[in-house]
Amino acid sequence: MNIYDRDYNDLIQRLNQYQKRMIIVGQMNLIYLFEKKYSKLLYKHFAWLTEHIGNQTIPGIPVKNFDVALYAMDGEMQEKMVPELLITYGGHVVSKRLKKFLRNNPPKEHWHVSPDGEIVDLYGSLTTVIEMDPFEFLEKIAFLLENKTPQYPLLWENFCKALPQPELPYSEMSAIGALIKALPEQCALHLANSSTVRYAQLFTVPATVEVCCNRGTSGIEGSLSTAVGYAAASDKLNFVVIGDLSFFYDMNALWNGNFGANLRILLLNNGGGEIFHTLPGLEMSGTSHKFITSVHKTSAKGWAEDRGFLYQKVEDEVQLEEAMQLFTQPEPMTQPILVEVFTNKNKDARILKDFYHQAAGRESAPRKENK
Ligand SMILES: Cc1ncc(C[n+]2csc(CCOP(=O)(O)OP(=O)(O)O)c2C)c(N)n1
Repeated sequence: MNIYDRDYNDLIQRLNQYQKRMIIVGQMNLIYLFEKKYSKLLYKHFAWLTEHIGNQTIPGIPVKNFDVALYAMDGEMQEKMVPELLITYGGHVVSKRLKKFLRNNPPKEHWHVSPDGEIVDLYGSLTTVIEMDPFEFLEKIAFLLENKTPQYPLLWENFCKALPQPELPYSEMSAIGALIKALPEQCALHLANSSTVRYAQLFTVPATVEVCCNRGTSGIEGSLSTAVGYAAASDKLNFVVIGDLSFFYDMNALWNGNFGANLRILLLNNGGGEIFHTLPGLEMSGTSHKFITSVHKTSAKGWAEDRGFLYQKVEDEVQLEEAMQLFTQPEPMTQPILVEVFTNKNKDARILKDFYHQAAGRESAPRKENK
């Protein structure tokens, strides 16, 4: 189906026959303001799911903590939450749990709306490609939807609303949370692959914050370069959250002399890619520490100061709180800032698991996290 098709009847008939309709929005770097008349008509008909990298592209308030929610649901609940019709637009989706959920429980129909008509079958159930601007599509169907309100979107909303907000001890995740809670209203937040873009999802990001991510194919390379380049052409403050391997992989991005004082980097240094220790099925032996986790004891202090950054080291909760005050202050500074947060990788992994288990109402942590 494409923009030139004028007859929507068949599509709308199919759409109206389903009670369980879900829309998932992938990565989109924009803010689209739906007119109220459309939002009112569209919102109640669908369970709307998106991640921070979807920015503001939904006519209403989306469900964003679905990754934790899916973990917390038992099999019976999950079954109730399966959509009959799935509509998607936008690019990347980060949550592996959502992909697994939909691949294991395929909807009856999956329609993907994209301006170029590209075929991407992320969930293995694609039935229809609608070659059209997604916002134009939504505004076209808004007046054609049946007026009765389905219960299904409320199922998702209520389940997800009841889940706890994370209150985490000092860790990579709590550092991201501390930053997100203190972000100035107007700024850009760059999330590097791969833990940071996942952990940021645990916290509520203000709608005014522009979220950027060089998602690529989840590569750890190039995220710093991309953010530095973006910040150089931006009037806003640009915050970059990045892991240690990603930072050192791409540290030459700071050799470039064109960055300004609007660049603020939160470097999460846990001495390696310890995330691999939480992967199921990957047993860590002595050699895998060297070749997979790439354990190291490098600090960015020398390089950051050489490149003109104001450098701050953080090793505990009190220092984190102090550092965040200067790091997030909205007034322009004369220097860019780099805050390096040192955490213990084993504790980080433990704290993350405990949070998921607590959200699911379980006491112990028998399952391994999926990357
Ligand atoms: C170019 C590239 N090389 C290797 C990988 C595999 N990889 C995925 S995550 C990761 C470790 C990332 O470590 P770090 O940046 O410290 O962040 P963490 O996720 O551990 O917090 C690696 C090497 C990748 N994604 N991209």
